[in-house]
Amino acid sequence: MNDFTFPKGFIWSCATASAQIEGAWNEDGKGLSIWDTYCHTPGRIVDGSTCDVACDSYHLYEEDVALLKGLGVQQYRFSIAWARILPTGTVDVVNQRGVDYYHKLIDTLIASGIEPVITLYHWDLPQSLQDLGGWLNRQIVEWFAEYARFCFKNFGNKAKVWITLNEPWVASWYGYAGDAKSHAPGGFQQHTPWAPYLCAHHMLLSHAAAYRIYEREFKNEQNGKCGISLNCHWKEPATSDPDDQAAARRAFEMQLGWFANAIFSKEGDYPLLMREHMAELSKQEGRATSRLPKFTQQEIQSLKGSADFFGLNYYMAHMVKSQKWSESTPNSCQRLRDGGYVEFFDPHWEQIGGKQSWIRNTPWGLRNVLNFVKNEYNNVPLLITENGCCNERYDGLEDHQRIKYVSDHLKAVSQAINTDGCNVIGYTVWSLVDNFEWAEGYTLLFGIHSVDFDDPKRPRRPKLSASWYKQCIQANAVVEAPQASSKTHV
Ligand code: PNW
Repeated sequence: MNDFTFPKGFIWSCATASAQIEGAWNEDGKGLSIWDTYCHTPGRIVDGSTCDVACDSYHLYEEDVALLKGLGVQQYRFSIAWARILPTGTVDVVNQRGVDYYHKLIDTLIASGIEPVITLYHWDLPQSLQDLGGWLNRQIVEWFAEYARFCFKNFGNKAKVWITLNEPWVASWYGYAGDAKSHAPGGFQQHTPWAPYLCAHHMLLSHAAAYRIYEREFKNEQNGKCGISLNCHWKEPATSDPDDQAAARRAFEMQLGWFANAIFSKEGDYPLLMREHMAELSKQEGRATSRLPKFTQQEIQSLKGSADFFGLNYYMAHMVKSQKWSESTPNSCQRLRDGGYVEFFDPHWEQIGGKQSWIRNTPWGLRNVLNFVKNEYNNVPLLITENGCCNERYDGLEDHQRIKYVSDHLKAVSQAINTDGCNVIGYTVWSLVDNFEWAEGYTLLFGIHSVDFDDPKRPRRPKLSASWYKQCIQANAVVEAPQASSKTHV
């Protein structure tokens, strides 16, 4: 046995999301989601594909659970398609067949000894709520609260781990700014530079509303836990110049801190650094108020401590260099302009997962993030709710790069726990199966099992990483990676 072990009771898991796997986009009474609309809009998805069928998990969920059982995971993280159970978004209309689907999935998991971890919102907002302004309408706090209560009430006797929102940072920037990568609802240039901050503000308030409902109305009886999944890149200063050091810290606070500070810090609210930066920037822009919205005292209190665990999604690090807004090019990315920095990859970092992959193999960044959470947020229990690597379509089943990536990251997690004392309770690989990778369609695939998207039956096959991951689970440690044969290139 090597040194890369995990504590007894460490949780092993795999994740997916409704819009990425379920398909059955207009079946059995499901309402439209913003991703249905978005992927049916020409030009939005790089390969012109849709999530109409995806992995067809709506019909093949038993196969998914069989894969999970084969792996020996303790948990499975999946999300509920809001519009599948509430087609118009609110409880006026309940789609019982949709509710039944999640009951069947949950029951099958439990019968297989796997604990369900349910994400309430993984980006597939009901289109009818989008038509009322979606995350930019303050009323969404009530809509989300109502939906959350409906889920807790219906599924909470069986499902004990809840995640309110997945990656509000991605939803806010990719959904509401005209950046390179775009996600639904994808207003592009139509959005004012206030939009991402408003979206994030309402997402935070929605999270707190759902958490407090769980706490007040369900927790005692159901005895579960509720958290949130936040993503971040580790931000490494490009040089030792104090401006670059400050820029890296600011970039980190404006990504992870933007959401985590309000929920997990002692003081609550947005990070002071971000509030000051946005106030100053807004002043320079000639505005009377900051583009960063303000919380009331009551909202600050409600958000503070509104999570039983910290869900972390980590993929890689960025280098950060300070750059003043006036120096940047006009049509540059709003996020970087607002932050006053540029980000890039160190050319020495290993690009991993294929030539089109945006992923760099920077596992030390994960260890840094885990230590940051430990130090800044009182060592709150942290569940890694996503980490993983892609391959390109038709790359085959010998996914040595994915094994290397996951292995390196698991080693970093093991060190963070055993050497640094970080309170990491589990690890979730993204993803159980190849699936619809949002704007990237089916060009980048993250599964440890492949899905044949050319075959209407959507057969699943284990990649090499699945059998390796299974061995890690059995050993509760990082086991040796299998040797690559000379002809493999993935
Ligand atoms: C996550 N980034 O999103 C999502 O939660 C998944 O649904 C998705 O399939 C997975 O990562 C792989 O992309 C991210 O720019 C999107 O670093 C973008 C980034 C990170 C995560």
